[in-house]
Amino acid sequence: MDDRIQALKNFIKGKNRKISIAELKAFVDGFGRSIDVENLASILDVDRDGFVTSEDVRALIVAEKDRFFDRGFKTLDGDNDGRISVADLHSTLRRLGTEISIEECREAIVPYDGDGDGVIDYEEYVKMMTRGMRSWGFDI
Ligand SMILES: [Ca+2]
Ligand SMILES: [Ca+2]
Repeated sequence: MDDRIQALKNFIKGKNRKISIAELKAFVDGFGRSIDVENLASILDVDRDGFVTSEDVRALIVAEKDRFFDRGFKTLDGDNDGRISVADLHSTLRRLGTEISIEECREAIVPYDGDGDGVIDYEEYVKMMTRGMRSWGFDI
Protein backbone atom coordinates (compact mmCIF):
# COMPACT_ATOMS: atom_id res chain seq x y z
CA MET A 1 0.00 0.00 0.00
CA ASP A 2 1.09 3.57 -0.69
CA ASP A 3 2.94 5.00 2.36
CA ARG A 4 0.78 8.10 2.38
CA ILE A 5 -2.42 6.05 2.32
CA GLN A 6 -1.05 4.02 5.23
CA ALA A 7 -0.12 7.21 7.11
CA LEU A 8 -3.62 8.56 6.59
CA LYS A 9 -5.13 5.27 7.71
CA ASN A 10 -2.98 5.30 10.85
CA PHE A 11 -4.01 8.87 11.59
CA ILE A 12 -7.70 8.16 11.20
CA LYS A 13 -7.51 5.00 13.31
CA GLY A 14 -5.57 6.65 16.16
CA LYS A 15 -7.76 8.19 18.80
CA ASN A 16 -7.01 11.77 19.79
CA ARG A 17 -3.87 11.90 17.71
CA LYS A 18 -3.24 15.44 16.67
CA ILE A 19 -1.67 16.86 13.57
CA SER A 20 -1.02 20.53 13.02
CA ILE A 21 -2.66 22.41 10.20
CA ALA A 22 0.83 22.84 8.68
CA GLU A 23 1.34 19.06 8.69
CA LEU A 24 -2.09 18.56 7.18
CA LYS A 25 -1.20 20.99 4.41
CA ALA A 26 2.12 19.25 3.72
CA PHE A 27 0.26 15.95 3.65
CA VAL A 28 -2.38 17.11 1.19
CA ASP A 29 0.29 18.78 -0.99
CA GLY A 30 2.08 15.43 -1.03
CA PHE A 31 -0.85 14.00 -2.94
CA GLY A 32 -0.48 16.76 -5.51
CA ARG A 33 -4.02 17.90 -4.83
CA SER A 34 -5.17 21.48 -4.77
CA ILE A 35 -7.45 21.31 -1.76
CA ASP A 36 -8.12 24.53 0.07
CA VAL A 37 -6.39 23.60 3.32
CA GLU A 38 -7.27 26.88 5.04
CA ASN A 39 -10.90 26.14 4.42
CA LEU A 40 -10.49 22.53 5.53
CA ALA A 41 -8.77 23.71 8.71
CA SER A 42 -11.54 26.17 9.47
CA ILE A 43 -14.01 23.27 9.33
CA LEU A 44 -11.88 20.74 11.19
CA ASP A 45 -10.04 22.84 13.75
CA VAL A 46 -13.13 23.49 15.82
CA ASP A 47 -11.35 24.90 18.87
CA ARG A 48 -8.90 26.91 16.72
CA ASP A 49 -5.73 25.72 18.43
CA GLY A 50 -3.98 25.06 15.12
CA PHE A 51 -4.36 21.31 15.41
CA VAL A 52 -6.87 18.76 14.21
CA THR A 53 -7.39 15.41 15.88
CA SER A 54 -8.27 12.15 14.23
CA GLU A 55 -11.54 12.27 16.16
CA ASP A 56 -12.44 15.60 14.51
CA VAL A 57 -11.78 14.09 11.09
CA ARG A 58 -13.77 10.95 11.88
CA ALA A 59 -16.70 12.95 13.25
CA LEU A 60 -16.79 15.13 10.15
CA ILE A 61 -16.69 12.18 7.76
CA VAL A 62 -19.36 10.25 9.67
CA ALA A 63 -21.58 13.36 9.81
CA GLU A 64 -21.16 13.84 6.06
CA LYS A 65 -21.41 10.14 5.26
CA ASP A 66 -24.70 10.18 3.34
CA ARG A 67 -23.69 13.12 1.19
CA PHE A 68 -20.26 11.56 0.66
CA PHE A 69 -21.84 8.24 -0.39
CA ASP A 70 -24.32 9.96 -2.71
CA ARG A 71 -21.63 11.96 -4.43
CA GLY A 72 -19.48 8.85 -4.88
CA PHE A 73 -22.34 6.90 -6.39
CA LYS A 74 -23.16 9.67 -8.84
CA THR A 75 -19.51 9.85 -9.88
CA LEU A 76 -19.34 6.11 -10.48
CA ASP A 77 -22.72 5.81 -12.22
CA GLY A 78 -21.46 7.42 -15.41
CA ASP A 79 -24.64 6.95 -17.49
CA ASN A 80 -26.80 7.96 -14.53
CA ASP A 81 -29.23 5.02 -14.66
CA GLY A 82 -29.03 4.28 -10.92
CA ARG A 83 -26.70 1.28 -11.26
CA ILE A 84 -22.93 1.00 -11.51
CA SER A 85 -22.15 -1.23 -14.47
CA VAL A 86 -18.77 -2.57 -15.57
CA ALA A 87 -18.76 0.07 -18.32
CA ASP A 88 -19.54 2.84 -15.79
CA LEU A 89 -16.70 1.74 -13.53
CA HIS A 90 -14.30 1.41 -16.44
CA SER A 91 -15.04 4.85 -17.92
CA THR A 92 -14.97 6.57 -14.50
CA LEU A 93 -11.63 5.05 -13.47
CA ARG A 94 -10.11 5.88 -16.86
CA ARG A 95 -11.36 9.44 -16.54
CA LEU A 96 -9.66 9.64 -13.12
CA GLY A 97 -6.43 8.45 -14.70
CA THR A 98 -6.43 4.80 -13.61
CA GLU A 99 -5.30 2.33 -16.26
CA ILE A 100 -7.64 -0.62 -15.83
CA SER A 101 -9.11 -3.16 -18.22
CA ILE A 102 -12.78 -4.05 -18.65
CA GLU A 103 -11.94 -7.51 -17.35
CA GLU A 104 -10.38 -6.08 -14.15
CA CYS A 105 -13.48 -3.93 -13.63
CA ARG A 106 -15.68 -6.99 -14.04
CA GLU A 107 -13.66 -8.81 -11.37
CA ALA A 108 -13.72 -5.78 -9.05
CA ILE A 109 -17.51 -5.72 -9.08
CA VAL A 110 -18.09 -9.43 -8.35
CA PRO A 111 -17.49 -9.41 -4.54
CA TYR A 112 -20.02 -6.58 -4.07
CA ASP A 113 -22.65 -7.74 -6.53
CA GLY A 114 -24.89 -9.41 -3.94
CA ASP A 115 -27.68 -10.50 -6.31
CA GLY A 116 -25.27 -11.44 -9.11
CA ASP A 117 -26.94 -9.35 -11.83
CA GLY A 118 -23.60 -7.90 -12.96
CA VAL A 119 -24.25 -4.34 -11.77
CA ILE A 120 -23.94 -2.58 -8.40
CA ASP A 121 -27.19 -1.00 -7.28
CA TYR A 122 -27.32 1.65 -4.56
CA GLU A 123 -27.95 -0.85 -1.77
CA GLU A 124 -24.97 -2.98 -2.82
CA TYR A 125 -22.88 0.18 -3.13
CA VAL A 126 -23.74 1.29 0.42
CA LYS A 127 -22.73 -2.14 1.76
CA MET A 128 -19.46 -1.91 -0.15
CA MET A 129 -18.71 1.59 1.17
CA THR A 130 -19.68 0.67 4.73
CA ARG A 131 -17.36 -2.32 4.65
CA GLY A 132 -14.58 -0.12 3.26
CA MET A 133 -15.05 2.55 5.91
CA ARG A 134 -15.09 -0.03 8.72
CA SER A 135 -11.75 -1.33 7.45
CA TRP A 136 -10.51 2.23 8.01
CA GLY A 137 -11.71 2.14 11.62
CA PHE A 138 -14.93 4.12 11.18
CA ASP A 139 -17.61 3.07 13.59
CA ILE A 140 -20.58 3.08 11.19
CA1 LIG B 1 -25.01 3.18 -14.71
CA1 LIG C 1 -26.28 -6.37 -8.28
